[in-house]
Amino acid sequence: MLNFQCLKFMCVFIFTCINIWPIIGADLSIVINASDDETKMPPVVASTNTAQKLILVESIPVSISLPPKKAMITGIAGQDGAYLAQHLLNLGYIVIGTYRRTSMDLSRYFWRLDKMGISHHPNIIFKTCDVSDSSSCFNIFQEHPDVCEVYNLAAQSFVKESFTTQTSTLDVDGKGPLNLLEAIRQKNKAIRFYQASTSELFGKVQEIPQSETTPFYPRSPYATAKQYGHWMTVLYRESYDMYACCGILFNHESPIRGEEFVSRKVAKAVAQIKKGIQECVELGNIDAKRDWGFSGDYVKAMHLMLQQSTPEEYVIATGKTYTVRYMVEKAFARVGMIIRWEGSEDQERGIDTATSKIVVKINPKFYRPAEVDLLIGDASKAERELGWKAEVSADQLIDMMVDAEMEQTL
Ligand code: NAP
Ligand code: F7E
Repeated sequence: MLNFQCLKFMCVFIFTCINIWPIIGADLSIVINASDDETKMPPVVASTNTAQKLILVESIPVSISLPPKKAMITGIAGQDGAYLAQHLLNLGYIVIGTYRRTSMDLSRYFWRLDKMGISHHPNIIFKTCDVSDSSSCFNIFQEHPDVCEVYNLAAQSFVKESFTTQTSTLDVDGKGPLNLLEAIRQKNKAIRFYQASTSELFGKVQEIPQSETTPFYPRSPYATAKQYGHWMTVLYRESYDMYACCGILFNHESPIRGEEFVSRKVAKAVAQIKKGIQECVELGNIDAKRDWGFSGDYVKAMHLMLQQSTPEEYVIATGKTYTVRYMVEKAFARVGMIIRWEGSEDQERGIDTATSKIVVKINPKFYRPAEVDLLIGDASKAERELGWKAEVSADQLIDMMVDAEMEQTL
């Protein structure tokens, strides 16, 4: 009887190790020799498949200690880098956060991580890596060949800027993912790779709403560079049997969004106008429509995409679209100001109905050579297969951003 129990335990143990090994991405010998530190248990419960395998672990009277999973985030100092780092740290990961060298004081450069209270987290290791430089990408995997997951968020991400920095945008947003994929292929093909693709790929939209099967029609140097990175990711998956996939994320914002993007620009201006620090905000095309969600929600989808049994592309969106004009009205309304519009095109003005002061002006310098007029995503595949759904609505997001600016503005 004892021998039978023993044999049963051994079989279950070996079966479990074999099954969880590809998911945790760890070397089998490491699993067996793992330390006793239970607090560093990696976050393997993500997909239904994984959860089922863990039930097996729970049904035997022993606990297997696993080493923490290591993930690399390129562009960790950016908006999504900060939210994703926080999410992965909460899940028990060790995070290798890469950034490109800067002459700026690092304590200022990592302001987003500071705000989130994670810049000194013991499980973050910061490393320099310029993704546009292939040797830089090789070196980082030479140093950290044992990462399980790589999230490539590094990019020149401002669409308007890409019209004047076409070549460097291509180097970072197009060649960057290629440099990382090639380094992974040569150093450790088992590493799972996430590429930050974008709804900008849909550009002059060929279908409403846009889903994973909607054809691309990029409308900026940013989007064309991202399209190269997107297809390189698919190509490496199909050619070299790598776990590489792209998240096609629609606009997502937060109080730590870069100030050049319209959501943060509007939120900040509204707070300053309300407090009498600024008179008016100048904007470009206020009739453009976007599907705006919250970055904190969207980074969870990135993580889920790397926990599946097969790598695939997913659209991540709220499924609702609003004009920039609506965003402006809603942001002012949050601080009790009602806007009336007068004039048309470049001469259009937003007027505060209470004071009759002009608080919004149109300035053609913010127009783009080619515009993306309408984006609205269909994220039903993500909901079905990842169990992901946007939690924060555009209205809640605008309120959150205006409130944060009201608190910050002196
Ligand atoms: P972000 O705030 O602009 O962050 C991008 C990060 O990439 C920055 O920290 C930037 O560092 C870094 N970077 C730039 N060039 C680099 C290089 N050569 N090597 C290494 N790092 C470099 O962008 P985000 O909003 O977090 O977006 C994250 C990713 O998702 C980007 O790839 C973006 O294109 C994509 N995306 C964003 C959205 C969105 O709505 N937020 C939607 C779809 C896709 P510096 O500060 O030094 O420039
Ligand atoms: O513009 C219009 C502008 O710069 C949104 C990036 O994260 O999302 C982002 O790209 C809309 C555009 O974001 C101003 O013309 C009007 O139609 O906030 P944005 P974006 O270009 O949509 C995608 C998914 C990404 O992948 C990108 O990396 O707002 N707009 N007036 C303005 N935009 C800005 N920035 N400033 C204005 O004054």
